[in-house]
Amino acid sequence: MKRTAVVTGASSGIGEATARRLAAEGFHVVAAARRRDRLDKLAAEVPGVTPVTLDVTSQESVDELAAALDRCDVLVNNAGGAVGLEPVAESDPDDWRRMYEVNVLGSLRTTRALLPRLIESGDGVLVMLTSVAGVVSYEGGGGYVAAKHGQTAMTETLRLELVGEPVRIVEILPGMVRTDEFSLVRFRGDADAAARVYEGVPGPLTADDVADAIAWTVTRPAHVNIDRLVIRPRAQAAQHKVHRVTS
Ligand code: 8X3
Repeated sequence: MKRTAVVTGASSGIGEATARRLAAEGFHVVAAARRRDRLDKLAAEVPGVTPVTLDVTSQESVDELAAALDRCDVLVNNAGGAVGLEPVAESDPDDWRRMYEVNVLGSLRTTRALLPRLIESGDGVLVMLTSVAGVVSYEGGGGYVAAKHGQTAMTETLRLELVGEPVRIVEILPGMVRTDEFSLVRFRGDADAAARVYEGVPGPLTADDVADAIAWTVTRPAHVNIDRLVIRPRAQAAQHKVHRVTS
């Protein structure tokens, strides 16, 4: 029987690329997200993908996902994102609440619901998509940095609590990745401002680059746990050290 991988936030960006890549690796992929039309398109295009409507901010929705699964060998907690780039002093608590709700509590809900299945599988892998924002702070990062630090702490704690169980806890921390939506949402729909993030950067990461890293971590032998994998473009040596080419 095929191993099953559940990918949250699979309707676009890193989630969609991961769903495609894990299907190519031979997994039955449960592609979960809010936007069902996109998931249906993905499933029609990629054999081995099953679409499931999921809102990680709703316990009911997460329970429905868990009830619909026969098994779960891999869980990729990818759903998340950033809203706004205001300094802390000017931040709206509602934005912070939203980011905590999706990135931290969303991952908590899916983890709680699917951990028993991961353990039952005898070789489960939980992949947490955090960010370099989970380990460094930067101006304007605000609620996103805070939420990603929270998610990173949750990941480390899980690994400690689950030692001895047949489940691996993997954390992927991407730096600058150019996707269609991440920066657009962060800049509240300002496409020009979103595009400027990548201006002159020779080769920001793509969603496929991150999916490739995820696929590598989940296809290692069962005794190999890739605890934490930081992945940045060559042009980004550190959060504030980005090489840009000006014409
Ligand atoms: C997104 C990467 O560098 O904008 O997770 O925090 S960064």
